[in-house]
Amino acid sequence: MLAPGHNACPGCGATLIARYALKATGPDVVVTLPTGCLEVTTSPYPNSSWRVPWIHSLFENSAAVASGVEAALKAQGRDEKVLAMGGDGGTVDIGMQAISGMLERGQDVTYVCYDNEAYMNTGVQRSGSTPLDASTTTSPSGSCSFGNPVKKKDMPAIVAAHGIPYVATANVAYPKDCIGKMEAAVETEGPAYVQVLSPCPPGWSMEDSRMVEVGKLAVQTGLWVNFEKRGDGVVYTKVPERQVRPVEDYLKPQGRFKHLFGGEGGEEELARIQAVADRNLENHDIVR
Ligand SMILES: Cc1ncc(C[n+]2csc(CCOP(=O)(O)OP(=O)(O)O)c2C)c(N)n1
Ligand SMILES: [Mg+2]
Repeated sequence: MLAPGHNACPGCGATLIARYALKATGPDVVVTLPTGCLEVTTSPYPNSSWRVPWIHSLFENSAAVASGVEAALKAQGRDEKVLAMGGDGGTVDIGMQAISGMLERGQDVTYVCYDNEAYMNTGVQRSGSTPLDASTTTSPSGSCSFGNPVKKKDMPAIVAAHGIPYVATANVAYPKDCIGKMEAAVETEGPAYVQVLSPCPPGWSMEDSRMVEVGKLAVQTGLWVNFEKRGDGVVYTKVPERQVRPVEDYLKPQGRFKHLFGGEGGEEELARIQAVADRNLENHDIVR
């Protein structure tokens, strides 16, 4: 349902996530997608890789457009699924009020955020989803900065606070888990949200062949937490102790964290990041 021939980079997480999502919805779906890398690479005018009905929204309103589509289908007595997608910028920053409204209204839409942790399409600017200390073009590391000065925004917790029936996080490197959660989201009546970590080789300055490996390391170090929340019950994917790795293993292959190694003050920053990971691994009651 996502045809080859698009111009996404080798090792792009986002295009895989789109394929997973379409596997979960099947062909009877209408997709909305805001401006961002996934949209730009899969729909260079006059071509499109989307073999399902697909609408390009503005950067900020994928959820609002999906809301309209859902209402129109309902009014016509039709039962196609509605899949809203968005990058992290389009979801956790500029799209926040559109998505919040959609969740409040209880609309039957599956929202999938592919989280590559920055505004990649416009040249790697920081987003609310950028992790602590990552160097981006608007949070550059240098003599007076260790990169992004604040922690990653916990969007899944914000979404969960709306009391919707289904919220999950997943990782492109674990396809079975990811597709399973997307299927559960699609089956859910009412709003469902899945946020998927989407490593970005050029944006993270890493080798494209290491995309899956780095995605797994995010989980094994505790810097990405996979969970599934249905109603009030939350199930976390616990990382087996033998698989737990120090955060350096995840950070080192990525140029966006290169300034943390070897320079003055780097050790302290690494300790701060390790503390975030330790909290994630031990204290799983952040999302209610
Ligand atoms: C209102 C508005 N502001 C800014 C832009 C420029 N713009 C297009 S895509 C983009 C960043 C997209 O980031 P994200 O949603 O994370 O998707 P990614 O490119 O990382 O896949 C920006 C800033 C725009 N199209 N519209
Ligand atoms: Mg992004």
